[in-house]
Amino acid sequence: MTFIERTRGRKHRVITAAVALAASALVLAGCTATGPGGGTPSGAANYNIVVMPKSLGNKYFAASDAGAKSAIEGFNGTYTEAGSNEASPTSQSPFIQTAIQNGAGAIILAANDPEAVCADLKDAMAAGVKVVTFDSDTNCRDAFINQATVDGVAQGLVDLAVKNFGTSNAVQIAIVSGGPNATNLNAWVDSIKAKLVAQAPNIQVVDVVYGNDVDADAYNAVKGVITAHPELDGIIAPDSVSVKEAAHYLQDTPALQDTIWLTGLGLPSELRDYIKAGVFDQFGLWDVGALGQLAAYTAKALIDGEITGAEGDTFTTPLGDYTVGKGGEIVLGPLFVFDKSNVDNFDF
Ligand code: RAM
Repeated sequence: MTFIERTRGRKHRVITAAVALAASALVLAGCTATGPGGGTPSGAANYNIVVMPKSLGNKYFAASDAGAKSAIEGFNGTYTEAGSNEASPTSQSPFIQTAIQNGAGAIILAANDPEAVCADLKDAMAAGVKVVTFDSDTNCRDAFINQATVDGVAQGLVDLAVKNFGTSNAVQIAIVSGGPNATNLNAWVDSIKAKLVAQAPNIQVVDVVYGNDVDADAYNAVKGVITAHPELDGIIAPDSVSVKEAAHYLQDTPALQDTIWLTGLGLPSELRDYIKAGVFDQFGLWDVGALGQLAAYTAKALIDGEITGAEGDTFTTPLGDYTVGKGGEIVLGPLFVFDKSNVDNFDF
């Protein structure tokens, strides 16, 4: 893995696996000497915050992390991005241990698996490090920032499918997801399948395949599922890499554009040209930058002791006031649907 260091000022570092352990001394270069957790010897709050996306190189997380960075630097914290190029269940473990060693005040993490890094995160919390998950949850953290409710995301995509296919004609669709263990994706897939059975049993899910958040894997997963199901009428891809590669494959195979309907969750910046070219019509998402910002403000509120992550806790942020819900979940807002009329209004 290559070592990437972007030295835009003292407070921004990117750490990859091969370098994580070696760089531990480096990371502290930009921080005051700190103990793990919220406090510093001077008693000042420890806003040394490490952000761990599912993987590096995914434009969705580049956008969320940019949001977190701007918020963290806005309250004079230190932002570090750490991660691997692979969105695999345990890929984040060494970074969590490095963050503990380096005296982080908080870890903000999007999980590739609900359980796989829990031992490391429990080490972090035992050391006083605040743990906030965002986008995709784990079973071990102080608070979770959910971009939209699982029900809201699934219902939004099901509504687009029903709008296209109706509730009478028998059709076959496939779901092209991302990482096979990802908490968020599996929750959406299960909810989409259950809602279709309940609301539109004519729309049959004939297969669920995985693109691993890797462009080539996603492209091949789309090609494979279309080849395996010659009667296929549509694809739902609730993953930004998979929906982009599904559009890419349909663009490469124009004859399929009239027979395969597509929707999913993706970035306007990556999908606008496909929408304008008529490869497909609509997709959903949320303000990814705001998701990263809210995760950062939540980490600050935990470090400051303003909240503990208990249900009912409330806190104020530049994005507005938020209340911690059941199980420590904080919801950013509803799913937003993009199409030709609005896709140019967004740059993420
Ligand atoms: C991918 C990841 C991420 C998900 C988006 C929609 O980037 O799977 O977790 O929220 O797609």
